Amino acid sequence: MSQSQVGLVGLAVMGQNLALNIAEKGFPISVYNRTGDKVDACVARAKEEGNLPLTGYKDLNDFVQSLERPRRVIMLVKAGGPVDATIESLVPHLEVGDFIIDGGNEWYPNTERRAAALASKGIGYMGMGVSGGEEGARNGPSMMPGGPRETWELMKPILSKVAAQVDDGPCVTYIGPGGSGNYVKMVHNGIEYGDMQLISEAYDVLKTVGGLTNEELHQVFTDWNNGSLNSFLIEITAKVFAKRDDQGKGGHLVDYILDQTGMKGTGRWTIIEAAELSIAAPTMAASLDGRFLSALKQERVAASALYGDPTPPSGVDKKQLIDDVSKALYASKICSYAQGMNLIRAASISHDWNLNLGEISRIWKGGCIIRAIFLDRIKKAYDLDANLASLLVNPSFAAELNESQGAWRRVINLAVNTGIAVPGFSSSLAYFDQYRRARLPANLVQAQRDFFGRHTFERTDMAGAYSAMWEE
Ligand code: 2AM
Repeated sequence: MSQSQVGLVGLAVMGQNLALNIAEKGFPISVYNRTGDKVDACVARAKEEGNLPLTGYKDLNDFVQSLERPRRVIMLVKAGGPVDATIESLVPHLEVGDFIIDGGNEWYPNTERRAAALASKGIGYMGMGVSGGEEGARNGPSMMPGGPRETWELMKPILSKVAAQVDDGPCVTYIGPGGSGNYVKMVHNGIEYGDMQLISEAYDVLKTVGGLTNEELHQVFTDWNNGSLNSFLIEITAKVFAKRDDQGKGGHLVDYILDQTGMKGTGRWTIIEAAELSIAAPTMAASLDGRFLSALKQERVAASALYGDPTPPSGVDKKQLIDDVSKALYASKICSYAQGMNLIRAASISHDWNLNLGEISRIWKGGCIIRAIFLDRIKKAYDLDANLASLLVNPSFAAELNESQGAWRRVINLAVNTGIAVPGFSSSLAYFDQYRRARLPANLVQAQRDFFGRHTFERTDMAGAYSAMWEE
């Protein structure tokens, strides 16, 4: 029997679609799942979708023996315990030189722990972020593999073909050593949280302050998607506003959806990491807080009886508002990405990962949930200066931020006066206003710290550490 070039364990939605994608790109693949019904389903799909070279196995040893050596096993099972359990069951069947790639959203220290344990057995291990959802996995995701470079070299021919393709190559690259692949995917998800929050704030301002209907919102987002905001999330948002209710109640589906947001954890990890590394990440943090507060539906309903509803102003110029909101959204997005990229850089320095921010921006241009025209601009900013301190000081982003400032402030003023929260917009503006300021009120904080705790302070006019006798 001829052997498969690659194996995949874990046939839930992402695993199944990635396996079919790999088979379709011409790499014979063996698949396995703990419970056999998903193996049957995957095999049936491979047949239906063009007799793809995919073989299903229900016995783990048969699965492993069906693979060419060195064996390449991609794993897409639930992060945490299930990954450990799957590794434990696989390892007795593997040999020195074989390797495993975990494609799940794993907490990066777990990947580093497993890689160290498997390295002592001569088995390679990588953690690879995969973004793009079901559709991306099937037709071309963005992939962020991290771990031993030799393992990447062995996977490169397959991953390069399976990934989404953009003008400057496949949306996959060697991210770096250790858990860097998981880390970069984690920050990608934090940025995704930020984008979704900012878009929901744009929606709230346009709907609540501007009184736009769903038909008008559909048109606005469609127009935005044809300009500098062009992105997957803007595109699907336009489509959401067009969707009619599917339960026969009339109206639009979006108006029936409960205003409570779920989450799986990567956004939370991003904020924990940002705090660990002392990187300001207010836009992403605002999105996380937004999700926490959305969960308090009953409390919010009770509180709304005490405080009443927001009161929209009258005589709003809709056309001006739409234009202002698009600028506020874009400017906030620049701040959000600046935070995410700076977090990646801080982790790269702290772990000695030597990450390439331009290359990371490039592989997010296609396949993934945050794919956008905007990412090409970020890549170019890092091409121009690989050591750019912040996207905020790139000349072309700075010109845009200067041009958008008035609109950005007008939108936030309107929202605040109306009584609707725009934490993503306003925390982004606060980030900008602090970063661009030569002198902040931190002098007073230093004075207080020295006053009560003799923490000392530095002076602007003389070198050294000082402490004052604050009271005679
Ligand atoms: P299952 O289909 O047998 O449940 C996503 O849930 C994937 O992770 C599925 O392939 C699922 O297998 C697998 N999975 C979940 N928990 C697991 C565990 N404890 N051990 C092995 N695989 C697990």
